[in-house]
Amino acid sequence: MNKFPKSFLWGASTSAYQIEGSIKQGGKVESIMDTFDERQSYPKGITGFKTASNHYKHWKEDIALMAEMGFKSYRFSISWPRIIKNVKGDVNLEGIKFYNDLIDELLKNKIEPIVTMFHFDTPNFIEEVGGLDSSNFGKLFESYSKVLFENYGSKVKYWLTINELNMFALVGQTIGVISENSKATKWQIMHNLNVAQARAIKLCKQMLPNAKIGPAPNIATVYSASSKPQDYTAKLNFDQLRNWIYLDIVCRGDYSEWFKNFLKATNEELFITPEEVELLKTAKPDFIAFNYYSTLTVEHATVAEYEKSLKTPADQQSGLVIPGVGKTVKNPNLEKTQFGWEIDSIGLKNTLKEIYDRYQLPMMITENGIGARDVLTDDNKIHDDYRIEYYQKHIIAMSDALKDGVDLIGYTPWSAIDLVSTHEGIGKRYGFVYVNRDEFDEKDMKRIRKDSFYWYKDVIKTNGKKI
Ligand code: BGP
Repeated sequence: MNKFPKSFLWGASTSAYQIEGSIKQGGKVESIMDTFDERQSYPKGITGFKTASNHYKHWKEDIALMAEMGFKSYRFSISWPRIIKNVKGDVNLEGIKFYNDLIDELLKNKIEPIVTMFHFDTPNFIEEVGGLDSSNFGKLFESYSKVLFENYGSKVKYWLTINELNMFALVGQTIGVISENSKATKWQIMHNLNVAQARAIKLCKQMLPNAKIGPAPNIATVYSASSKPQDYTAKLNFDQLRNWIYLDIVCRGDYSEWFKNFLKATNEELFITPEEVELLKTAKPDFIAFNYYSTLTVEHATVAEYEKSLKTPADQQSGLVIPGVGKTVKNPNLEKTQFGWEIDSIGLKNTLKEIYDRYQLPMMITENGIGARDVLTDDNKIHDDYRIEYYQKHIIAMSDALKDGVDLIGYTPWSAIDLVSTHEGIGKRYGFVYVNRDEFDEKDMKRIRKDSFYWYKDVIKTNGKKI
């Protein structure tokens, strides 16, 4: 029998640029995501983020649906370019009001807001001072954080700093978060983001002593493709660059010795100031949030094989190759989603246990889900039994991990309602609620409850007992 703590934060997740649309309304300034679909690198034939699910207009109705499902929490991101207008830090009061109203509506419905402060949508004005390449990024992120804490600190208890900081470094081009003008190395960008995160954590502790703040990387157990010692070595090193360096820096206050040596061996030098070293040592999180979709299986590869694999673009869960370390391969024991991501619920249990063993902090799963080409039937239904099955298995895995002693406080799968995927359009749907639009036909944006909607409602009502 599944057993979850009484206060378990059941809910779901979204991000501003993938759901809101209305990119030119309410005083919002431009973000790197507004024109991602106009870039050469954006896949052709799918929609971008200009209208998304138009949650900016439908937010009340969307929250009503979340309340109907009985959500205890809702994880969403605040759009930095809706809040701050320019490098000087001028505040957009209309943007402040939008999220104030949204948070009030959540609280009215007894839904705990879990706020991601930054989910991929860098405001374009940051480019004026060097973008992610520069340490100015951290300073501007801190001033933005101050505005968030001042305005929402009395209502929001749970804060997440930066969504999937590791994905900026690993697959930044695929998901569009790295500017075309960027010249810095991926590790320098990662470091600048780590410093920005530390600044926000430190400020949060000063301004909101009762709040809880944590990072939100994408973490996944890494398997060795075989019992060959070279493959296991690749697994260990891959683990470092895919998972642990991003949590070590925030939970332990330093990069691992292995990573420092890896940088030396690859002739890379990070630009780090003594002040940053001190800051990183002290800014510790209260919990770890992480996104989980699947595990990775890696093998050692020769240089020639790396070169071959590098031609296929990797995304968050597939195709990753790290020269000198290893490459991901198919796991023959796992099934795949329609979009090629492997499904591994036992992997979730193991990932939870690995993280807890390393850091002993409370955890929250802030994303997990299955992207699928859902079909709307003639009588307006969506029979997404594959989604229900996916969640059933992952909920059992969470319960098993809890039985093994991990401290898991919440689950906000991806996504509350349909929204636009990072690089595969609206056709890759994740929601409990269908949004009636196609890639290029915005139709009526009607919200339609999927079968998983009714199923999840029961899961929450029985605190995970009835799945
Ligand atoms: C995570 C991101 C989300 C989300 C999800 C699904 O990496 O944090 O923003 O979109 O993956 O990925 P995709 O949209 O590529 O299917």
